[in-house]
Amino acid sequence: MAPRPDEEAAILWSFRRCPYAIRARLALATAGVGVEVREVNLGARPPELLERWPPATVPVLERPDGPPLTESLDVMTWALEQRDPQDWLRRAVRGEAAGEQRRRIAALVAENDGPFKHHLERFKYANRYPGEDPGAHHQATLAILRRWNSRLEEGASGCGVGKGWLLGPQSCLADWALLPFVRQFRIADPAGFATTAGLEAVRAWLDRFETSAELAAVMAPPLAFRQPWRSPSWLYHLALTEEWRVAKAEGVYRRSTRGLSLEQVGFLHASHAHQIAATFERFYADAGPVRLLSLDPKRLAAAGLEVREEPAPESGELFPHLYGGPLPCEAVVAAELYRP
Ligand SMILES: N[C@@H](CCC(=O)N[C@@H](CS)C(=O)NCC(=O)O)C(=O)O
Repeated sequence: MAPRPDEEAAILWSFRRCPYAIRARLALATAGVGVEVREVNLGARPPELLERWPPATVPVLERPDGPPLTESLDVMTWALEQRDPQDWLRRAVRGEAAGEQRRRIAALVAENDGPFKHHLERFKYANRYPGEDPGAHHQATLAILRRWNSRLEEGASGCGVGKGWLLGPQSCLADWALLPFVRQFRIADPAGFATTAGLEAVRAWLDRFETSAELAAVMAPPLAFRQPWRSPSWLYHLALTEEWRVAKAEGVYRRSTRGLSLEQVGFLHASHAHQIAATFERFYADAGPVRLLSLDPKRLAAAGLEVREEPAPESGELFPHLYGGPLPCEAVVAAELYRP
């Protein structure tokens, strides 16, 4: 969702499939808070994010008027405190029930972010945890899911089997904060999730989430992108996939541009972030699969390469040109398949 033109936009650094980022986007969407979403390549985190939040985990919300929010739950609360049309925070509840409902929300989120996530991680990525028993972690996640199943059965009383939420007939913050992680569990163990007894209400709950307009909205533009945000601090070079494969084997890349070697031209062509699409259209649109190389100017300088801004002959538009030798692969921070 784009901010209004008169607003200074908050920036959400995000990762489309990350469950923490999904729940942050769910809250931003329901609150109708405009943000600029920047998809992060976790393998090549942009310097702009690292400067604001050195661990560079996602999501991070950069606000115009305060320090960045670096926990997904804080992003959810920040958004919902501005507008909470379905009362996910249960602030409209009055009397004793209010405190009790909020305590239950906090306890469910703590159980998800603590033990559930802990065990899920250890059976989903068992190879990262040698010496641990993935089967035991799997059983531990199932035990938690069965407890949530009982909650959902209780929540369904009054609205019908398979229709309840964790705290009753209306969804609350806990539902939207937990569901992206239950979705991860299903992805990790689809057969177990489909057949394990005692998870009937959890399955119905997740099915509703998977087919919901709420999830669809946060997995597509303008709240989610498949291509990473392009940092204006980096330089970019489009390379034919085969030529990049050769470069990786040799450790250096020797092409200037499509069809021309570094020796023929004398420098290596590159683009700034805002020039990539037009460069692709002009020279690579019919080239088959193309890689977009992201180049870190600090690493280029360390390798002895000089960047000169020089005009293109036909248009006079300035482009970065790299002088001083072939491009060492270490200066390439990301080499992704480019989809125009
Ligand atoms: N407690 C944080 C956790 C965020 C988190 O761990 N995000 C993952 C992506 S799903 C991440 O950034 N991992 C990269 C890393 O830890 O270096 C939150 O709730 O936002």
